[in-house]
Amino acid sequence: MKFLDQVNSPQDLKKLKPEDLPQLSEEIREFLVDSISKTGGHLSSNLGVVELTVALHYTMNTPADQLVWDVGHQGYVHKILTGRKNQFDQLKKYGGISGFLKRDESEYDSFGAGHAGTSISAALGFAKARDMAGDDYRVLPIIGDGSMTAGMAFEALFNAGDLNSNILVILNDNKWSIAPNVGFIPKYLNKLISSPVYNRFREDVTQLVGKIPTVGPKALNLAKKVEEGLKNLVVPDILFEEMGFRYFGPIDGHDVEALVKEFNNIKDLKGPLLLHVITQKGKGFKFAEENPWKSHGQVPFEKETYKPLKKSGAMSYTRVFADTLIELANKDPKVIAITAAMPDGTGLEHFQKVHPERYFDVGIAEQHAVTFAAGLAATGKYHPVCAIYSTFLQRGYDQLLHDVCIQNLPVVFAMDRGGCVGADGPTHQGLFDISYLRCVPNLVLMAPKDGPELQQMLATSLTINGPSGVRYPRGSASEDFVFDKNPQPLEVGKAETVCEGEEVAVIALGTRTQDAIAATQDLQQDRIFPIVVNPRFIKPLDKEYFLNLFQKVKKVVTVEEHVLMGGFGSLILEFLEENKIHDVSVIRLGFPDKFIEHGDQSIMYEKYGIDAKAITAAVRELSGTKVIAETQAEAVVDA
Ligand SMILES: Cc1ncc(C[n+]2csc(CCOP(=O)(O)OP(=O)(O)O)c2C)c(N)n1
Repeated sequence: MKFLDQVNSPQDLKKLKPEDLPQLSEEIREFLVDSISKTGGHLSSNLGVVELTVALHYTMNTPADQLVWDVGHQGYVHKILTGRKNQFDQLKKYGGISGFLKRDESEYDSFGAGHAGTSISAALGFAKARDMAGDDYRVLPIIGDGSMTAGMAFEALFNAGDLNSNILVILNDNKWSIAPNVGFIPKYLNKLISSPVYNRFREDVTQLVGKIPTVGPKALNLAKKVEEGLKNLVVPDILFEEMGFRYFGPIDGHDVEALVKEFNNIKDLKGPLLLHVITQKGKGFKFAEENPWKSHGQVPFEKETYKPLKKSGAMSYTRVFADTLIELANKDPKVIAITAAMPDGTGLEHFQKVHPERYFDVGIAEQHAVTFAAGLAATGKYHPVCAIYSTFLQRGYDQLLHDVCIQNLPVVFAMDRGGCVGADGPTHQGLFDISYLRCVPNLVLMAPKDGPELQQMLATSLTINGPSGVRYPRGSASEDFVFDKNPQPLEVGKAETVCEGEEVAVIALGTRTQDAIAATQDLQQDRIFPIVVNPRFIKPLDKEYFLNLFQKVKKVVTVEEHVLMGGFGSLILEFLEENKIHDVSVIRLGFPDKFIEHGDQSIMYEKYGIDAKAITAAVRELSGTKVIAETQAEAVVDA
């Protein structure tokens, strides 16, 4: 019988001997590859933390001890060891387990996440609460070297050193963010790893310190002093020590027995501690080892060949954005592209190949990315394009408002995943950007109905001498999309009539336009012919067009891939009120006031009523279709 078959909880795990753990780790790895090959998911990050997770649950007293995983995308092994192994066939599926950690999924999930860099702050909160309440448990944030590039992680480290609570930060260093890690952190960590004198010294000191609790506090203090003194001789600039942490490591994160020993040695030492663990992203699965970047967010694949099970269809919005930006930058030397650690997710990896000198990956640092763009724009020489997912731009909100928009600087925000993201769920939904952006003065805000319009909107954004934003969704642009190498700008603030009609108007934002067109086909049988409007611009709204429309049409459905509260439909209600138009009935379709769970986009569109069927029903409701249908039926009999 496999060890993994006997392990469903940390209590089961603790029944194994340390020498069983390598075998268990291999079995977990096999399970991960097998399972993710069917469902898709975060493959390489999880393969890298197998031994680390096993050792943590083996040596710590979970769930009383608090493991706080940064981002949470590397929490699959933790899920396997905490009773969720049998639910992996439903990973990230509607109704199934989440791809991240969630407090309401398990008592072992101390703190939910999805955005990077939060673990040390949250852990410090746990630690301080413990101290103040007189409780007794360990607190262990586990953070990757990529997430360590988030400024927030450093804010927390500075504060932790100051507060001096017992906390053990585990730094999982695999040299990769999603893409290769950038900036100071990887260089610095590399320096620590490659300091042989220091490594030898560390081994000695760790052994010494490991023996200390048995010989009493005086000896501990003495050893600590010796350690600090020697350390400064060997590696004079240990950053973490300067911040008030005791640094341990680097240690091989795939030697599970050594990890167990190390954790047992240091887990009850006092004050802020940091253990530097070296892991390999993708460890143990050849294809992922060779390709840790591309196997970060893995689609289902054939295990033997690593070929994706489904061929991708039409060109994605992401790729339309990237290729268009390349074309625009070919003609306009002012264009600069900026990503916050997402060269692949945003498509800018392609831009980098063509215009490396005008491409910047700043790390997981959205706040900095936005203000960096503001600085570039303030010189008057550049027109930066910040490509940041809608959800991650939430991090850069103050910078967008304070640094870019107040100063009316020409910065473009390319907001990918603007809408429902599907399998990643609540932490990643791009369902709030209209609400948080449409109240910001100076900003021009657009949403394309399809690929060609995304191209035109990007061209438009570069003609605007001030801030602008384009929100576009996850997924494929229209099937029959033909790439335009020379997209023409739109007139700013002009809406478009997509289908002529009468009596009812469907104002459909962005992707919803396609569903509104589909709804018109259904409605024809009821002899209802709605006007379909593509507003194109959320801000400025086309005042003249809408005043005209509301003179002709008194029944309106608005539909958007966004929360209703403060969204596009609300904007239309405000418009009616501001213009003293009181005779128009409006049905607004959009997401309700709750965090939207994970599951396929199409399921969510149906469940929350923003698909063609829901548009059809709303139009019917406004039109009093039943009456029309009855009249028709009679007419048929009469004939
Ligand atoms: C604020 C924020 N920006 C971007 C991302 C996208 N993202 C998810 S994981 C990741 C890389 C994390 O690297 P690391 O912490 O080293 O973890 P690894 O996957 O290498 O184990 C990034 C950029 C995010 N989750 N949060």
